[in-house]
Amino acid sequence: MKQFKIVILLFTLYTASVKSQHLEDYKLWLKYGRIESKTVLQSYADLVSQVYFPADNEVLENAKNELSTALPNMLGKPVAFSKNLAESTLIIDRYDQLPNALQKLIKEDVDNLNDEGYVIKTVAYNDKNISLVSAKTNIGILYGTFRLLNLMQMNEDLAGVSLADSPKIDLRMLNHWDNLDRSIERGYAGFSLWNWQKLPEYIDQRYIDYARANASVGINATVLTNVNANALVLTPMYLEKVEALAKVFRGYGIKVYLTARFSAPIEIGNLKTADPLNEEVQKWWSNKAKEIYARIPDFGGFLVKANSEGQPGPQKYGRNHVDGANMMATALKPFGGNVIWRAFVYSEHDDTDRAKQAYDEFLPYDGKFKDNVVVQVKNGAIDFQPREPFHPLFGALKETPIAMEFQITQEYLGFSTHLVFLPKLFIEVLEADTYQKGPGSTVAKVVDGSLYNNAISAMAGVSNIGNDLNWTGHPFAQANWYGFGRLAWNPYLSADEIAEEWLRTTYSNDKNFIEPIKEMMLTSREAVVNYMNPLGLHHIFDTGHHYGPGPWVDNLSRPDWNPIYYHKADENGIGFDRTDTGSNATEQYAPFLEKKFNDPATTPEMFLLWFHHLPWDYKLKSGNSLWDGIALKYQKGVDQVSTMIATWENAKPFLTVHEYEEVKMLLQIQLKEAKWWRNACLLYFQTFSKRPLPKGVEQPNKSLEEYRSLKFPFAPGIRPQWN
Ligand code: GCW
Repeated sequence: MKQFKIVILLFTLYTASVKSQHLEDYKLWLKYGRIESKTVLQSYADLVSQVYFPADNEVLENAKNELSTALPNMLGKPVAFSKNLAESTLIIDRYDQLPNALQKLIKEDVDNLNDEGYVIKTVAYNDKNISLVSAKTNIGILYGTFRLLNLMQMNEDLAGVSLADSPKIDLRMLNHWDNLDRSIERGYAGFSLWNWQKLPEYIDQRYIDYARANASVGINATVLTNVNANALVLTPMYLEKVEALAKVFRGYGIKVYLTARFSAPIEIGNLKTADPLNEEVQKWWSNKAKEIYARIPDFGGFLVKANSEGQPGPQKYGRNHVDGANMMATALKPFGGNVIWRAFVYSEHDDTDRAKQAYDEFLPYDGKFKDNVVVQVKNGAIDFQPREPFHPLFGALKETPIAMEFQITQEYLGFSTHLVFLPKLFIEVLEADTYQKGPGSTVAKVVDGSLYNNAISAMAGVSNIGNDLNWTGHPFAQANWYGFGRLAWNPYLSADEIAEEWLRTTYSNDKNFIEPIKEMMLTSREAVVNYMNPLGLHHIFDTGHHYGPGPWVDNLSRPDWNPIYYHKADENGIGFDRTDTGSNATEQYAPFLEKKFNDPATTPEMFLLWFHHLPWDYKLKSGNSLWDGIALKYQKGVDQVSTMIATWENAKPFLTVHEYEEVKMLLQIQLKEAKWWRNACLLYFQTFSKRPLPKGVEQPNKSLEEYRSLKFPFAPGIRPQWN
């Protein structure tokens, strides 16, 4: 009996610990675990022996709360807050509040900050060393506090710290594709966080934790609703709920934006038209703006998808994107709001190469938008593929602020089951040179506004967040949220730095864990390109849901939704000719790049089949034929996933059972799906190439017919009407 009780007790303890391990995922990179190193612990204990942190408003209170929860967790004892600045060892206060003597010590650093920046510095003051976190604004203090805690989580030496940092991009925003029924278009981490039914009264703790996580990486704007918009969100019933969310987010420096359905004046305003040049329509939007700002004085503005994939827009009335955007901009202007107008347009009535259409349509509008309009452009000209060359509008639009739109949710990268570290993809695009103002005209400089001195700069990320316990479905997908935020703050960071920060704050500071796992993260993006879309292949995903391979799909209503449109495989070869002998999409790039991309010999092989249709026996740089090269890349992708699994298995001693098992199971699915991609694509392309698989490439274990017959009517993330 006694033994039985012990077993029960052990079992209860075990399940309790497994349960709480599970909850650890919820904390994201804000775990604030106990610091293990005795020396680090001692130095931090000295540093925070007395903390001076006056907080007389909500933002500062939030910062102070974060510190009050984090420090005891990390140090194992409560924080001693003091009202006496002179006796304190850590001083956190706005610059304008500091005594002159302290101001002098950081004046130069502070002068160089912008309004959201901060200084963290250890200085000699009153015969002792004290650490100072200061900023020009409350938000700067909040960001500085989060940064201090981040450094502590990474066990950084603070004795000699001297850090001054400001965001390089103004609008650092998440775009939620969340519907009012809480489904999420292209969402793979559960349902929407926004519980519209319980709002405005019920404030879920998740709203606060979401805001904390965003503020910790500097995200300062959120678009709550899907770009495929529902006008109802602009009605009083919903605006009251939006107001409640905005109130929570305000305390963390986050502004709320909404998607505005262009036909809203008809749908919820009883007007007969949504023509942007119609006075009543204009008045309707102005009144709507007034109504929103009465509730939410710091409302950010509207994000609009118009005349794209069936969404309403100004073209229905013979007007253009400028007319539409400027009409909304006029309505928002008196209140300081922005219009973010998307350039994701392509038409089924236009047989021009889809990759060319947005540039053709938007370039003539350069300089014609009002000054509170930002044009938001996806990173590539097609659609968030595992790899695309940068969108030619970057650098070409010279007098229009242009926002970068990245996709954090993995619509085309294995949903939330595949481990893919996206900052590698983001940085590849940001580092690309547009040559539009000579060499060095990188996309990052376009986006941060420095190349053309734009008045507003912006970066948006389509969110991968849902109500899954761990927020993002895959624990490593948290790193993509984190990494997006860090790059929106500073688009010049390296993937290595970001991965390292995230690993240290999420898992462990042990070098023996970090080095191999960081390597695994850094290769993961190339792996997915290899096993899905090697050598410039793109958009060969299965219909609608985009889950798994579908290179054979040829029956969709629009030609440019069919994979065969993109790979153009035939007996002679494979690839999309976008050179001057083909669609001539290359002419949309600066002359230096145009020339480079027009010749397969000078086109980087990662973009080869994006720009060229080449024979199966075309010789690659490796000496292999194109066919062999494609097959070997698919195999390599699969091998890379096997290596990722081995790496993870080796890391077991550093992980809890839960942490280890959850990623291991996911990696095994990833391996299975990587093989599925390899087999299905190679069997299909082989029907054209009529060549054997080269040595080293595994033979598929199913027939092409079996792969073609797979159907996934309930794959997540799809719009019901697209099924
Ligand atoms: O390619 C498409 C996605 C759609 C998305 C669209 C867009 C929100 O498959 O789900 O719609 O891009 O970015 O507007």
